[in-house]
Amino acid sequence: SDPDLVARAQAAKAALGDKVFVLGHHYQRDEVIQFADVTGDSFKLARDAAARPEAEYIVFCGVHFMAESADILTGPDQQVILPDLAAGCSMADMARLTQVEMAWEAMAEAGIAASVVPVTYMNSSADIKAFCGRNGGVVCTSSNAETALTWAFEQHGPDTKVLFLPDQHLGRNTAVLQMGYSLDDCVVWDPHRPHGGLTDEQLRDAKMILWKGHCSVHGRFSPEVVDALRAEIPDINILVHPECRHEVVLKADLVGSTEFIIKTIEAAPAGSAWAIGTELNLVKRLAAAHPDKRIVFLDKTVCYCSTMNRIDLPHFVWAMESLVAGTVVNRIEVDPDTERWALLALERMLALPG
Ligand code: CIZ
Ligand code: SF4
Repeated sequence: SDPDLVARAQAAKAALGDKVFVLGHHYQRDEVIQFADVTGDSFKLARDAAARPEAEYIVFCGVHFMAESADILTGPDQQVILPDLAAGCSMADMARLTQVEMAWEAMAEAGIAASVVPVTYMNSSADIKAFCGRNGGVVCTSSNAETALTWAFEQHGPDTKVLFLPDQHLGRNTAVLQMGYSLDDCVVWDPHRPHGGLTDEQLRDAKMILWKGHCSVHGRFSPEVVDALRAEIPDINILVHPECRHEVVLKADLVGSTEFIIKTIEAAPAGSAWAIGTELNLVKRLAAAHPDKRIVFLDKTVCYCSTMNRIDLPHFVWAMESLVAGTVVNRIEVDPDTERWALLALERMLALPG
């Protein structure tokens, strides 16, 4: 990266001292991650931010929904800054509040809304988390999805159904591979079709109503590349994130969150071979940090997460130098009503066992 910009970022960080806390998501660019005080997945980062009440400014190097979660979990005097407001998440954008409210109404008309518990993945906007809070639901992450779903299915006895937002793959993989539900127990609600593309009967028969959302990075890995890699490198271990398609996860050796992926690679013996199906910035960093292991990206045709990559060194320097000059740019602030209900859904998650 540009040495001049590196020096400017260092100077701004030194000038701000403890007033600023820089969070770096695992999928961020190296040029940005070098300035992070902590790295993590979205949930760990939100909790790390909450544990730093003395930091006036939280500079969140990640995407919009993560900065919202950090704002919800931090104190009212702490300001959360997203260096580029265009750093959204295509998955989170696939579930809009008005669409979810329409689906909820259709479920009420089908006579099932009273037994549906909405569960949203962390990768969703604050107003979707608030919808879950208002309607007896909960937030989950890729590490606690099974625990959250187990809790949800206990809410209304044996008739309970779950509306899982917004990632159909995490919902399906968790229900089918970890909890013993069948693919027939799952239906997909498509917000772009009338009545979700489902009949009332299909809604009534389903256990899991999966929102038709997916990650534009993880959703691109295919089962064919797994077969091709196994043919090429016979002793390869396939390690993927549960946002991958069901057919890919079925063919993998191990599946888990980014934190799980990192721990697995750290614990792997020297000389072992791994193909990793998650975001490319993280896979490259793992390969560089573990030269004694053979680490390849699961599919060379899959690209970086384009919105994660929007946070680059120029945007970071701009946000930091603005703070030095006394100007807060790109503040992410969730409105109080949304915050209250989203916090309830997050607190229900934090109260889950384990
Ligand atoms: O796919 C993502 O963006 C992930 C895994 C986010 C996170 O850290 O929860
Ligand atoms: Fe969203 Fe996927 Fe990018 Fe994560 S990797 S921010 S889920 S588009």
